[in-house]
Amino acid sequence: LVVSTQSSSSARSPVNNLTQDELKKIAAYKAVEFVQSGMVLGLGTGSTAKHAVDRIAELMKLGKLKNIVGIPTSNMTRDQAVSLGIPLSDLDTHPIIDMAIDGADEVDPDMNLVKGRGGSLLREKMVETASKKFIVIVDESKLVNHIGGSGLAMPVEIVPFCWKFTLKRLEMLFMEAGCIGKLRMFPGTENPFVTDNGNYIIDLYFKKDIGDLKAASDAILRLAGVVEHGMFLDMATTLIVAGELGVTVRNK
Ligand code: ABF
Repeated sequence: LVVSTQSSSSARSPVNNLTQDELKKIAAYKAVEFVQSGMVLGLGTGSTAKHAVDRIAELMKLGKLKNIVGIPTSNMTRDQAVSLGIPLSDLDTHPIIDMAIDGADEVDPDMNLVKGRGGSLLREKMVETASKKFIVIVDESKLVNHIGGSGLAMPVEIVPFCWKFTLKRLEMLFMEAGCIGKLRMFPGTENPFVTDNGNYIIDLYFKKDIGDLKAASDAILRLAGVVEHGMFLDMATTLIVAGELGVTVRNK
């Protein structure tokens, strides 16, 4: 499948006539095949994960999945799950999750991820680090050689207090990589985007590769004022990609 490079998920590929959203749905449905009755599930956020949550609810209605408990990674996913009748719980009640299914913004060959362009990275990382299995579902447009090298945003969740101070310190960390930080705004407004946790997001843009991802992760987390960042390193256990070869499943 050659996925159209157009940003719109409604554009149809010239080869297989599937839109990006249809590919996302294929990846999501494949992941739900691994869900078993009785599981405690981490429910991801974003348009790909939305298909997985829809499919879980559909199989529950058909009686093919029973005794499922969902741990949502955002208020948006919580609302979706409530509307679909998926029983919900939280990490306090279920500190160990059987399986999390979630999308990603970028995936490198080692299954390192950039996540959080949807603004839910903190709860996603809390849920997905508590999960025995973490299945990442993407269309092939998300595959990259190096995360953070695409020139697109690498999100960092920070406290609102003196955010300019924190932004500058984040940029200083990656001066060699030509890093620019931008406070994320609610689209079309002058108001800062506020996460489900009442925090702000600084989107970091790199002109060159970030380099040692673990060192970059540690350096970001050492900054007082930073809550969490969107690099999900060595966390995914399974990668499901819908694209050129149909749908592929790769285990770590
Ligand atoms: C979410 O999935 C976010 O971490 C990430 O930004 C998003 C990817 O969005 P989509 O699935 O809509 O492409 O988990």
